[in-house]
Amino acid sequence: MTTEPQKSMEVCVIGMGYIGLPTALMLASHGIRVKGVDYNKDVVAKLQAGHVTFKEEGLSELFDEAVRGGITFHTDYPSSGFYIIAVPTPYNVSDKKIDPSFVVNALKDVLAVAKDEAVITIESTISPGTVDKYLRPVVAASGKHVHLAHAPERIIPGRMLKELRTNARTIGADEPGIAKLVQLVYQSFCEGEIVLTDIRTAEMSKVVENTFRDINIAYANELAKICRKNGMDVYEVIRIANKHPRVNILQPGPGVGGHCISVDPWFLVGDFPEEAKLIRQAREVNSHMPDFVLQRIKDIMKEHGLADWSRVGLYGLTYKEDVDDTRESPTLQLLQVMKQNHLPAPAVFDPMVERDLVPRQSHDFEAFLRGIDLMVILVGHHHIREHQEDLEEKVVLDTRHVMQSAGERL
Ligand code: SAJ
Repeated sequence: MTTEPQKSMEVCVIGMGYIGLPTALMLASHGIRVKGVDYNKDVVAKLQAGHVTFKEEGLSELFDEAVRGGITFHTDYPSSGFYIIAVPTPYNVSDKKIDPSFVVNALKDVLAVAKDEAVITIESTISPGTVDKYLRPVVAASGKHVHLAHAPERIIPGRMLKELRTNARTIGADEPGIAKLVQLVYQSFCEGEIVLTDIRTAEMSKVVENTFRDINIAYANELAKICRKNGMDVYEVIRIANKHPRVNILQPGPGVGGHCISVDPWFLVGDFPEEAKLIRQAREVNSHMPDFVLQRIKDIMKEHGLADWSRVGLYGLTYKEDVDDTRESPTLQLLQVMKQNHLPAPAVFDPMVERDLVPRQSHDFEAFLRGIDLMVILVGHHHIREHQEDLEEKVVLDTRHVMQSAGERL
């Protein structure tokens, strides 16, 4: 639904990262006047030069459309009446609580230039209570009269643009009028239901969604361990169990990566250590999967009479298939565990990762294959699904269940 009032609207999107950039492009290609802002000069220079900063299906085409729609990119914060803040929200490794510093700093910079009565919408995932605890005091101290809102993103890398259009959204605000205004902006491109609520409920529901997925994956990972001990095929067990109309178990894997599912449940554990027992347990099951993978590598090497660790190859560096995002990836976690165990660095290859990220990283698949006896598939990129016949001579540990032949599995 694109209507005239939205077309006259101007929106500043703060943070040109994985969420901010596609959101800004989507708004700009649907008639909104958009300014994309990032304090990273390199990112802004790249965007100004007409290049997107990461790989995502359809992103380059959307970028061109947004440029035609008049989007501009800046390192300075422009004065505006409507902002969307999409900056990272990491957690503090020691106490597991949110590190709100990026959001707080972005908010301070926005407040310095925002027009009176501006609407400042936080899209970053934040732990329940962040607005009350960290953001309202910043607004109060600024002396400005603005309206805070929370519109947590829900899109999944790999299907971002489709999901931006079709997913239902949540908007939390203090007053219905402000919620409606934020809704109007998102309605320019969002065809899904938009649920209006208060800010605390919006904060909580977002974190709860990702925690649900983390717990479900932990269940699948625990089942993988049980089935291995019991000599059973976990994938077949899950496939059959999922035929039940009310059962939907996810897939086991080498761990949970990305900047969302492996982070957000910690917010609840950090703030509710007494209550969040199951959530903590699930997080621990998932974060220990790289140890389990290492044990599998050791067992398989023994079984196949392999002793040369320098001829072990890890396939995949990203946190999941067909994206180039390596944040918190299970492969990086596994490399860390191997290092802690004083094992030699393995060979590593990922067709999606062009930059040099880790030692012994190869950019040539054939050379990578020549240098290894055991390949550990850690990411199920399309590439490996299409190159299965190249692995016939290798011992393969397939942690993603992508190979058709029955090799070694989790
Ligand atoms: N994974 C498994 N088994 C599965 C599914 C996933 O091991 O069956 C692993 C993946 O390989 C990956 C990790 O979990 O390492 C997370 O990947 P994902 O595809 O489950 O999710 P994300 O992190 O890419 O995106 C999630 C999504 N949240 C939910 O599905 C509830 C997305 O909708 C959110 O927008 C995103 O987090 C976010 O930004 O919060």
